Amino acid sequence: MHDLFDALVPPMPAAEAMAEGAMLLRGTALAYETDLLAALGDITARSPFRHMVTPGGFTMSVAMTNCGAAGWVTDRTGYRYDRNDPQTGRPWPGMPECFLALSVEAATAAGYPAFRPDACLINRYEPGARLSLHQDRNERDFANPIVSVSLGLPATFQFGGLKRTDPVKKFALRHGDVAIWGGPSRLFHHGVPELKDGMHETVGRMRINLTFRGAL
Ligand code: MD3
Ligand code: FE
Repeated sequence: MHDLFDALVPPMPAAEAMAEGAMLLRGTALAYETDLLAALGDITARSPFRHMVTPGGFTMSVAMTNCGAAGWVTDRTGYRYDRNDPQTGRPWPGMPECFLALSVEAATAAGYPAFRPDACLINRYEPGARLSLHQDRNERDFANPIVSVSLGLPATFQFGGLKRTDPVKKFALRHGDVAIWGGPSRLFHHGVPELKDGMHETVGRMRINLTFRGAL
């Protein structure tokens, strides 16, 4: 019976190209799900999610924490990578083995076998949370790609170009998807519109995004 359906239903593509240098790997994180969620619990027990304030004085709707040698932070003085969590005064929790393994596997599949992240920014979207169109440019070396892992509720991802006014493409990012941005797309504008309400079986009423960076 299975042979019949296998012959009729085309397989999901292993990798979609979103732009030059940008790849979307559907479901690659699913094999790591249990380990990722356990490690996430350990990280947030030590460096809890918090709503940071932008230099312009706005409180972000996305809650954030970090792990690794450095973490991305924003406050009234600006954006930066910091070796310590400003809320605890302690170093960020270390990068769990499963985070490293997944991000290196995905980067290798996308053509960046030398990528070794030293920072992972962890974003938590609750229904209504959004991230407006921006570029990621606080990292030292833009030759490193950024690897992102989506968990929990699905989101629309907006992906533009080098200019803020370039037309945007939209992609659905679902539980287990991994995306890699490098090369020409590394400095493209991107954002996430308001998360729709819903309930995910293992993650709950939220979306978690792990973004792996070579920051230092
Ligand atoms: C494309 N996060 O943390 S992940 C971010 O879903 C961020 O939480 C979004 O944008 C999220 O900065 C999008 C995907 C992402 C991350 C970095 C990129 C896409 C990118 C850098 C360049 C181009
Ligand atoms: Fe970003």
